Amino acid sequence: MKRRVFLGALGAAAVAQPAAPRIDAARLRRHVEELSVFGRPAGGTFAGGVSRVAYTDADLAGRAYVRKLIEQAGLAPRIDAAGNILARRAGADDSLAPVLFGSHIDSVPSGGNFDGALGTLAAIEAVQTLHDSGIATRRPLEIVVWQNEEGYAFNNGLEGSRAAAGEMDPHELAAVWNGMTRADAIRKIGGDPERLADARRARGSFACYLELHIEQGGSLDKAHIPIGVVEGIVAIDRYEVEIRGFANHAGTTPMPDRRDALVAASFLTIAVNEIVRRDPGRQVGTVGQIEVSPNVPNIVPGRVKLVIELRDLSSRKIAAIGEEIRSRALEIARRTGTGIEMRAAAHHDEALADPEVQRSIEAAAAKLGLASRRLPSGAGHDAQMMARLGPMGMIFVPSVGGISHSPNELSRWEDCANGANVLLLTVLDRAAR
Ligand code: HGY
Ligand code: MN
Ligand code: MN
Repeated sequence: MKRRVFLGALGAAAVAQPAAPRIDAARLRRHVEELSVFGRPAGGTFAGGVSRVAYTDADLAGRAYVRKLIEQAGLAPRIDAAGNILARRAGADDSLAPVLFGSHIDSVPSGGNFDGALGTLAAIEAVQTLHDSGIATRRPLEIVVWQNEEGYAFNNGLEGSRAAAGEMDPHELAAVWNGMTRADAIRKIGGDPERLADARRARGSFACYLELHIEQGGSLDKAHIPIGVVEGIVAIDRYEVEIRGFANHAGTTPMPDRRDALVAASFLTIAVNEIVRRDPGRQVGTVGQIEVSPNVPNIVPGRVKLVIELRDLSSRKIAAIGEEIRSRALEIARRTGTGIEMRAAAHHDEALADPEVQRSIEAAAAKLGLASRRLPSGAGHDAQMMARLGPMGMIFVPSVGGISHSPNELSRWEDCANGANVLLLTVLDRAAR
């Protein structure tokens, strides 16, 4: 089929333009439903969500599935040294930096069907649509499926995009999770940890990065607005805390003599909530993971491990909150006769979206007759790593009831299709410049 070069999707073109293409909504829905099979609980249904944790067999199967879809869209997927899946579509002027777009397919345990999956499959759907319509773009296009965005594995996150941004240090390859080192995990998904540096992208190696994602919060759904234009992505700090008390008989140890690690952990969890809520603002703090040992009803808990996560659009603000929590932990340790160690485990800087890319997204929504609203992202995304290397933009679609990281995560199919069309028109616009 002769390819027609697309000179711009949004402005009035100097020359007659082929009609702006539209994605195939039924095909996109089918692909979201098919991908959700990988990691579905035994005997479950679509409504039961997924557990497609990075580096598990479900993740491997999901990655094989999306690679097949990328091939059907006429591209040749490759896996970079960090384990990310990439595929390039040549442009009329192939010497230009590509428009890079995609998302992730790994999920949290007991997660939803749309987080990451929608953006990944919409990116593939956009390329499939251009392939089917024989449309060429001035710039090359590159789609990407980032590995281990969620960071349930190795308790960090944005792993593939961190490596691309040059922010994964080789010493991190020795970290162990679930009985394997990070190097083993990267090998398992087809990467090559010995050549990790090859996955690094230079500043300017793409014209812009775009990601379609569900909002994961409730503001678009509440306002009945179909498209969100992300202004910025929050900074995230994670701390691993270990509390050491003294395990002893729960019947014979008088209360005043106890050094109960779980009581100390409970005081600390309340302290996190109090400190984060005290001052006005959009900061959030969570103790979402806790492990008690020996975790036996008739033994006073001797040790607790927990993770504190803080988020806000200001790194400085969450750093100050972290320090206040640290000093409160020392006071709790004294009061409970325990030892509390709080170790910084991960930090991701906040990232601002590019104003011009935001305008492209808004123009794409307007061309489709869709209302849009600018908003921050309370969720972290690979886009915040790509913002280190070039202009970034994110498109949100509503999450029903603001629910995410849950089997009840849901976005309406019409909103998914709208988001994918806004992605397609924005890609075409940026690729024509
Ligand atoms: O945790 C997050 O914010 C994202 O969904 N990974
Ligand atoms: Mn996500
Ligand atoms: Mn997520």
